[in-house]
Amino acid sequence: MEQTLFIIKPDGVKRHLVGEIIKRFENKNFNFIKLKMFAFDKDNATKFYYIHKDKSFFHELISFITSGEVVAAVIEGNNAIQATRLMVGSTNYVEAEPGSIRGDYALGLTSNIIHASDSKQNFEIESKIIF
Ligand code: 3AN
Repeated sequence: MEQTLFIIKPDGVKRHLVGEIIKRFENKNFNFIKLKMFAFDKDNATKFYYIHKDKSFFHELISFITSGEVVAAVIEGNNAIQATRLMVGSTNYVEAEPGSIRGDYALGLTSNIIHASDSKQNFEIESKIIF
């Protein structure tokens, strides 16, 4: 069994997609270990997206992720990291497959509905920042 983290971003919360997204992970038979709603402050957001600090889109990313409430969850299941990334879909909404969360709901690169850890190491770092 493996654990991973996902975060429904402010656009997902504002668009009332929380139930829909949680339902997808429950239907897939993941166990929910932790779940919380909160708002990132600038410090937390900068820690969370530290890896992108030198990217051109960093300020846009921080301003977006701090723009409203988010819902974060730690879930557990077989190959949770890879399976969740597949359910989330490609970063770029134009390439996100229909049937994936971004493929079905995202029409922006910054506002792309959901984040999911991309490795065990990043899961450890990210979940410590949030929980
Ligand atoms: P993912 O969320 O698919 O793991 P990352 O970690 O490469 O993607 O990027 C983190 C977040 O930064 C993305 N979810 C997206 O919101 C934003 N982002 C990534 N690339 C760009 C870009 N070229 N322009 C604007 N925002 C971007």
